[in-house]
Parts: sequence; C-alpha cells; structure tokens
Amino acid sequence: MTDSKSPLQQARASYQPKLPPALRTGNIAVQLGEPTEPATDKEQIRKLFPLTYGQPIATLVEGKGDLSTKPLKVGVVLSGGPAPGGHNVIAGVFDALKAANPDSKVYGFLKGPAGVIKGKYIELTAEIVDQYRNTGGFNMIMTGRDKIEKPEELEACRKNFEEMGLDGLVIIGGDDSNTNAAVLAEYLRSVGSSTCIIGVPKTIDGDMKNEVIEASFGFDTASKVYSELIGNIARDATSAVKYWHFIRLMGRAASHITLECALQTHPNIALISEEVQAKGITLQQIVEQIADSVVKRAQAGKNYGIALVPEGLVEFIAEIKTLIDELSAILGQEEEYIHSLPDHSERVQYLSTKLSDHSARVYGSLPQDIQEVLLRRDSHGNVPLSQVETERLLIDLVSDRIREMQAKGEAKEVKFSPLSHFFGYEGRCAAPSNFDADYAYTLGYAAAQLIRAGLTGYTVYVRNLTRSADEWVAGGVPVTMMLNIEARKGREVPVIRKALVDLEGAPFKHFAANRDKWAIEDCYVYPGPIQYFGPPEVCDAPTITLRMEKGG
Ligand code: FBP
Repeated sequence: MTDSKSPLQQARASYQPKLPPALRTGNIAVQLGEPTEPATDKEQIRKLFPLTYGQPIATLVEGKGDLSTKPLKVGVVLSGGPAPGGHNVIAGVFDALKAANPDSKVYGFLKGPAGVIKGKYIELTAEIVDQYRNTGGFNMIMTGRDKIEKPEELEACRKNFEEMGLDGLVIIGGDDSNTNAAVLAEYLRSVGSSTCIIGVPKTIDGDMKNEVIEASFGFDTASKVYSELIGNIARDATSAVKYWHFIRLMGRAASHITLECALQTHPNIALISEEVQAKGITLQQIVEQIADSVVKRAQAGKNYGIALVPEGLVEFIAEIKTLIDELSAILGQEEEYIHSLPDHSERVQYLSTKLSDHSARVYGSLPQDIQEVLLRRDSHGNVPLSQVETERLLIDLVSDRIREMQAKGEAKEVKFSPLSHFFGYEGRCAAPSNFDADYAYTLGYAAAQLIRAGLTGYTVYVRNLTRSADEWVAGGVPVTMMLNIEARKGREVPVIRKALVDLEGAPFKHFAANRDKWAIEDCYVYPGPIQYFGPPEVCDAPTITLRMEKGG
C-alpha cells in the first residue's frame, strides 16, 4: 500500500480479531452431519450437481487435529461489490494456513473471477497481508463481477489450478458467486481435479442468509455508516427546519439495509420493497403515503423530514417488475440488435412494438435516464439498480402531488423543499466494525480448515453471532443445499435463493408497529460514527436486525 496510514489505521493494524474457541486450538477437526438436500427443485439440482449433491453439513470442532498439515497452496478471490471485512477474510485464510504449516502459500487472484480465468495472481506474503489487516476495501487484490460458468472458463480455471498446484480456492462473494463456487466445484470433481472450492458469504446487502448462514459480512459496517449519515442529516433537518431529505440506500434487491437504518434512526418514512410487493402497492400509492406525511408534518409546523428509499424498490413495484421481466426476455433474444439501434428514441420505439401494451405505457411514462438504465444488465443478468435514481423520481412525483393539492386550495401549510441523497459507495469500503473484523477473519480462518479437510462445494458459516465469539461455532454448509431454480435472462438456472426482508420477522414487525408515530413526530435517533475502542455495548453490538432475528 503506497498511502501513508492515518492514526486510526495505525491503531487498528494491531487489532487481533477474535476467533471461536474451536479455531483457537491446534487440534481442529471436522464433524460431518447427515446428508443434505435443497428445500425445492431437488431432482433438477441433483441432476446438475451429481458429484457434490447431498453433502453433509460440516462443523469445525476441537478434536484430534487430524486435518492436513502438509504445505498447501490456496488461492483467494474477491467477487462482486466490496464489503467491509474482505481483507480480514484473506488474513484469516493466511494465518490459518501458516499456523498449520509455515510453508503453505496463499495466492490472490486479481480483479475478481476474471483473474482466476486468466490465471492472473500474486503471492500474498506476510508483508502484504499485514498492510491490510482490519482495513476496509478490496484493494489488496481488487474485485470484479465476472462469472466462471462457460465450459471454456471452467476448463481455463482447471488448467491454471493444475499449473499452480493449487489445493484450494476461496471465493469471497454473494449469492451468485457462491453459486459459481458450486458450479466450479462440481466441474473440477467431474474432471478429476483435486482443487477444493470454498465460498464465503459476502455482501453489504445482507441478503445471503438462511437457517445456517446468519449474516453476510459487510452488512454490519455498511448499515452503521449509513445510519450515522442519516442521523447527521436528521440533525441538520431539525436544525435548518426547511428540507425534506430523500435518501436512497444500497441493497440491489432486498431492503435489509433500509430496514436496519430505519431501526437505527427512526426516519419519517422508510419504504420496504418486500412490503410493496406483497401488498401490490402501486407507485401512486407510495406517492400518496409520502405526501400524507409531508402534509401532516407541515400542519404540525414541520416542513422537513427524512424518507428512506431502498435501491431495489422499482423492481418490487408490480407494474415496473413486469416491465423489467418483459425487457429481460426481449434482451435475452435481441440484446445486440437493440443496442445497435442508433439512438434512444429508436430503441423506445422498437421496444413499444415488443412489450405488452401496459408495459409499453409504463416504460413510456418513465424519465429517459431510468428508461436507459432498465436496458442494461450486469454479468449476472441483473439491472444495475444503483444507477436508477428512484429518490429523484419520488421527489418529482410527490412535488407534482403537492402542487395538485395546492391548486385545489389544500395543503396550504406545505413548503416542500426536497433534497436527494444516495448512500451506497460511502459504506462499502469503510473500515470494518469490530463485529465485521472478527466475523470476516473467522470466516477466512474456517475456510482454510475446510480446505485442509479436503471439502469442496461448501460455503462457510458461523453460528451464534449475537453472542460473544467465545460461543461462536464455525463450519461449512454444502452450496447445493441452498440452491433453487430461477429464471435469469429468460433461462432456468440454479441459484442461491436471496433472503428478502421477512414481513413476519421481528425487525419488520417492530418497524411496522412504530412507523405511524415516526411519520408525524420527530423520533430521530442519532447513532454517531462506528467506534472501535470503548465499552462493548458501543463497539461490539451487532446490527439491530440480527439481534431481533436471533432474539438477542
Ligand atoms: P454485491 O451483492 O456484489 O456484494 O454488491 C452489492 C452492491 O453494493 C449493491 O448494493 C449495489 O446494487 C451493487 O453492489 C452496485 O454494484 P456496482 O459496484 O457494480 O456499482
């Protein structure tokens, strides 16, 4: 790292992340449970993964210490959006392998899965790893959004691994990347390669969780950074008393970040995409809900407020979701042709002949910048929603609604001065909280043990996260157990089911029970910045979501 270090970074460099008891010993063993199966689509998944289907859950325990002690060569790759803690996963892998045998080597594949396919890597030495302990970002080896899925890509990986003599690869990524880990593990087994593939659950979005995986690393830090900023804005709102702040928060699909920030800060409005979808709430109804809060607060003398908007919202509004699905199906067939059309108006014109009448009308009613983003897809077939300015769309529609009311002589007290914000990139590379520093390090340390045990096609889990690390239990869950079949770009493919906000869960219920009061009154909470040193209740508390989900 070329930059000089800040005093905080220097102090954090010596922070030793906590490990669960079983991983602190030199006698780690693997305990295997019963064979597993996915919740749905069992036969299709069995056919797609004949060699890795049904593997048991693995638990790391203190035992005879019969894991391999030969020098191992293990690669690591960061995949998808950055999340605080990524460097600690790598440090965990490094420390675990060196503790088992100092001659082991760790290689960092550069710029994400593309580096694995192209065989671009560096050896990670103690000197390099030490520079990045407890720091945010993925800049040690960088990241990318490529996928390893085509036969020639899988074969290129096999060849590279063989040339390197690689015993294992740790793929640090979200649901799509862990799905890729399963595909690669299955392929390697089918061609007789012994390289083990282990995934680590990463994403600030918090949507890679299930009954075994309690959380993805990065969610804790990112939602705390955004909550600090929202609290600061709420202070400004109650000081300047003249602005309504519309804040869009990252989270490509699920609204976990928005819900967590709402629980931490008590805004006047927080839209939860999953509720919008479940209740079939229309864009018009969302606008009415916000306008209602604006008017009632103005009547109470408060022409200011805070509204949180989840990034994924548009995909959960039925009419826009249908439009996106129709566009995806069209793009699946004619992407090249559509993008070869000379300008945007010709694209809109052409699409209006292909879309259903209703979707064509919805598409035509959207601003051009949103129309353009809806025609883009990332390598996983997703719309790049971080580029859709939903908060501005809502500001425009609420402004129109208030003007309409005022033209009829209503809502006279309202002076609506909205400001828009988007918090996403501000939080993805923040220095990990103590929770994420410990959790990510443990995930990396455990990944190395699963490779020492010769397991493949697993994602690492750590249980009891709301308790002290002394009670944490780590292990691996077979990826095939988490798969289901979904349509992507018009094709049926196996993917890990994304965990959306559970409307019956304690976090949402708590929010729903309080939001009417928060909508009208000033109930703001100001969380302040993440603290790394000080009392545990200030420094080590996990997110409210995790505590409520686990009843802690
Ligand atoms: P991952 O799921 O890959 O961790 O990424 C999450 C995320 O930060 C989303 O919240 C956001 O929609 C997206 O990445 C933005 O991606 P990009 O980095 O390509 O702009």
